[in-house]
Amino acid sequence: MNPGIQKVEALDEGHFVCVKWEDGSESSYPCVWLRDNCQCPLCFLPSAGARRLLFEDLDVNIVVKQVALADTKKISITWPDEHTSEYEAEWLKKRCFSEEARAVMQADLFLPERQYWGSDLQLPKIPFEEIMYSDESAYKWLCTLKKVGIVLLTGAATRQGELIRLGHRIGFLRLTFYGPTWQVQDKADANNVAYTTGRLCFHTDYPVLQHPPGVQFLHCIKQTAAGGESEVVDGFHVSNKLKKQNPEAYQILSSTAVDYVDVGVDYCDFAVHCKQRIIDMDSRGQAIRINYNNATRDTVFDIPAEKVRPFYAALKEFNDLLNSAEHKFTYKLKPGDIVTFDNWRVLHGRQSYPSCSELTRHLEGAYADWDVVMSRLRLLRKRVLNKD
Ligand code: OGA
Ligand code: NM2
Ligand code: ZN
Ligand code: ZN
Repeated sequence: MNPGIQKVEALDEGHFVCVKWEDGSESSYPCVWLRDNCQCPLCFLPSAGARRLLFEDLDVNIVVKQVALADTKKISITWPDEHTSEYEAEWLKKRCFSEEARAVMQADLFLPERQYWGSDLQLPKIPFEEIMYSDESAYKWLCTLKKVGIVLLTGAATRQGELIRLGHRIGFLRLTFYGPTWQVQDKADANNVAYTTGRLCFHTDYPVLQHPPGVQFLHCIKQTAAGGESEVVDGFHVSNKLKKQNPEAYQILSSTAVDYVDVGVDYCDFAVHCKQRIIDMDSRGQAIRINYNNATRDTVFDIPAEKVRPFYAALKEFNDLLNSAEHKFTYKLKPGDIVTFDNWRVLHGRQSYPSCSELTRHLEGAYADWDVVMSRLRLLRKRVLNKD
């Protein structure tokens, strides 16, 4: 499947090594990169999969002394100090510097594919116990979570502790000031608006943290008869819409640093402050994280007075788009449901419900970091597809 090497030669006065593949294509490798990535036991520690070579010991102007084809599956290089390096064809092919090859590798590593949705969302559902024992199901769950941003796990036991089990399934949960897991229910002297019976407008959780939790789990243990419905919206889809419809509003929300605050006591006492742009974008202008919770947006607002009204106008445009019937999806959690969603992408809300002296509604919640979730996804993929 992988092509062998037909020919190898040094180019540009030894600054590049050009590999000609048996399928006729060519790849060119900078010598400084080749020397930096020598795979010999002096330069590389295989048990750690990490570079032993110190940067101090790398000559950034290095050129090859000699390059040869060991066989069709391997090249060898001799450096000016007589150090020698060998590189496998398959290893080189994967690391080809062409734009197409890099795009393939990046897609494989980070699964950037997105499926945007609106009120037409077909909420993906998988039985909870299935993802707990089957690697195929767990892999499907995490792929869908990454691509669509939301998956409902069904049929969990209606008791606390199921999210701890789910945490063990992926690796570990993200601890925050609200504890390893937290109970969403009506509480006296609530330390968070979520712990009341009030309506929660569309928000992402915890923008007051510098690195907001990437993934959120909400396990329904008890559900009220009246009210308490859940709402979700695809924040990336809506951001794209805003960018097209109102570029100025998009520009304001993606550039203004908004102050957030959370002060109180829960797992321990806390006084957290942070600045976040409501729409975080990458260098290509694509939204990569929504940081928006109206409840914890600070009264302190660190922008010049004349920029305040335009900011509110921009936020109103965004908030209106989030709430449009075309974009939002409404459903009601049943006891035993665990909704899992991308907290960097999907904004969520809930309708109010009647307050009552008895406990009528109880969700257990928890967070995980995308690093942990993507790590588990890659390991499951390797095992399920038996590849690397
Ligand atoms: C929360 C939250 C949703 C709900 O606790 O942050 O959004 O349905 N809860 O109670
Ligand atoms: N809870 C649900 O940003 C937030 O305050 C989100 C967090 C209390 C853990 C709510
Ligand atoms: Zn070496
Ligand atoms: Zn929330």
